[in-house]
Amino acid sequence: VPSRARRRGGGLGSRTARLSRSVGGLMQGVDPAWLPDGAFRPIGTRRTLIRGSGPLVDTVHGEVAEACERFGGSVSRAPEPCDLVLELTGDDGSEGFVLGRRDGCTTVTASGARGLLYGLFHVVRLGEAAFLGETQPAVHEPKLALRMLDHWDNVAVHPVMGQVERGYAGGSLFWEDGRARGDLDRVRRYGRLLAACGINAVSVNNVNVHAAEARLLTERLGEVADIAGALRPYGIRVHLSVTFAAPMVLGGLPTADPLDPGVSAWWAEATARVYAAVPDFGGFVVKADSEGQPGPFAYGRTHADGANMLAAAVEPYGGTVHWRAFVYDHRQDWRDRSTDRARAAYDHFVPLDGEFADNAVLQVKHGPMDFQVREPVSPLIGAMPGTRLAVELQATQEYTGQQRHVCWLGPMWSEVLRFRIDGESTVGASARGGLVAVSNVGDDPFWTGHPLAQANLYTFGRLAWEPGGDPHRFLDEWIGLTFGSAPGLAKGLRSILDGSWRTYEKYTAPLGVGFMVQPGHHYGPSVDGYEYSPWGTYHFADRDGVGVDRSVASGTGYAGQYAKPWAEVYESAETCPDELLLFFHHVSYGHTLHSGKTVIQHIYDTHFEGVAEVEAAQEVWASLADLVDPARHTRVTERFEEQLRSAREWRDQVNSYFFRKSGVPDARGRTIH
Ligand code: BDP
Repeated sequence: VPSRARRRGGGLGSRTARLSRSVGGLMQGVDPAWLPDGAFRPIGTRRTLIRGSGPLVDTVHGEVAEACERFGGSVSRAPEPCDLVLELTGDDGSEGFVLGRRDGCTTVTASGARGLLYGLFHVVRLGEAAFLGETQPAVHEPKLALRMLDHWDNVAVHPVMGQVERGYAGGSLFWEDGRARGDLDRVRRYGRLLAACGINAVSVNNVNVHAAEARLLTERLGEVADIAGALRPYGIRVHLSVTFAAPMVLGGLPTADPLDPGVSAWWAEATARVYAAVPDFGGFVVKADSEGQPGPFAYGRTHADGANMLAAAVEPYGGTVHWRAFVYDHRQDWRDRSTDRARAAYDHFVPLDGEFADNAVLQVKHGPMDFQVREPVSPLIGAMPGTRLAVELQATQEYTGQQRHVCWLGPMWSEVLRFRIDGESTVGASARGGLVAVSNVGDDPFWTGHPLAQANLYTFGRLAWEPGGDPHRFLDEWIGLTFGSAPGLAKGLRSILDGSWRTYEKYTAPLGVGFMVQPGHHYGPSVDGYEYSPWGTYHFADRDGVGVDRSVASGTGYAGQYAKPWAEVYESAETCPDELLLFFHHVSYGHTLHSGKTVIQHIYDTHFEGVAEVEAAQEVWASLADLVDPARHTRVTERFEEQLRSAREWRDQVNSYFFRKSGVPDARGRTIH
């Protein structure tokens, strides 16, 4: 190999050198992601003064001290001439900070410890720019108080779902072979990455709570406390998913009825023990009466009864219950078109508005179905003004390419967060209970399997801090921090990532109809995979047309769950936006879209375009080989090969399917069998 490298000249030689460096990094098991050492150079070469005390100030001090050791700067706790002051003035629990620059000195002042930490990472993001010119003091603070990741991690490997349900980045960061990992250093590094993009809460186990996970609440609490201890220095609170049946399965009680005094007493005691072990415990996450999980329906009680009983247990400690609104009948009769899964959350929960305790947050998936590449915003958001809602996104790419495909979800999430539910207030402003994402991280050396999927995690954190912010700005931040500033690199990465969500949409299920995925694992196309199953996810394609009639006039009535103007906009196929047409309407293949194309021609064209766009992105990636760390480059190259194979498969199956159903040939004469 060396002789060949020499023959080919310096290029390959220096690539080889870089490879061994990066392999060195990976041997420690961790890609630095958006916190490479170099990101701390601007701080590490300067003189920093740190004022204030407490564990998070110590974290900040540690970060700066390490940077100074590496780059030759200095850090002190006593007043001395300096370039950067990081000052904690109080301990009021706030998360904001004030940043300014005067007389050659940059100052970050915070009245809450987390604010100081976020201020430090803000300076890291700014890089050299933080130390130039003069800046008026400006307040930076999160719009949403809770910025949370839910891990669907199993403690024990589940026979079907594996270690991480819908996980595409290796095993769990927290659990291995039925117990907490010994390697808490990795957990600590995870906390550091999360803090650097503003995330402040993590739920550490799957919402589907199996036997081993259930016991985290009781006899295995010590393992949870260890994880909480590793995340605490970065301002992250730990939450647990619990089973509603815990009083029975763990406590041996005959019932889990939320109105039974013995049941609430059991929860109160269990909760007291949790807080004794983890004083800053965040609270419980509950999936009840959903896809087989137990819940209050078994006792004829409402979900408010269930949530409030748990909320009362955590209330004395300042905890929160995240009660999920993902409640629907997963055993419905597919022939009965009057049941519509999209309606379910609204139908179940809107009548309960005003009944939930203040510390019971209703956690609503952003769309009415299940994290498809395109869904309308859930009509529940905005329909419950008397309830604290959290909006749930899915960073793990269950239905968006499973981290084998590049699919940057920033634009989709931003559309959701900026959506004006009643023509006025945005989803972002309505999410008073916070923003949550199902995590896409595992024990993979690159954290997220596909190295470019890190952009989703980073963008999520930044959007949770600033839901109205431009996701492209966050993408640029991520690119700059992660990849540095080699000319051409940012442009190439932007061109790969920017439109990747729309590209994915083009080659998969068309015009908002959703699914058409392989049942069970949900990867790859299966045109009728769910069409005759009880899960409620249908496209109703026949020889005449395709789509789900959800109008009030002739369909399931779902469109009527929206406030104005949306109820009217969605009600009619004439006004419904193209991208959601088949979500709301069953139309003929010859129906003309606003774009001027027929539905069938749109399907053909977008599927050819989608594949062409993947080919183009793959070429751009190949052209960046010399600018990207080789290990990372190789990983993404492999994933691109699979993405292209899969995109072609999607194109061919979807196009053939609709060609055969409709009998309409492609107007452009391309081959469709
Ligand atoms: C679906 C997943 C399933 C989850 C469920 C949920 O397929 O694994 O348990 O959502 O959110 O998307 O509870």
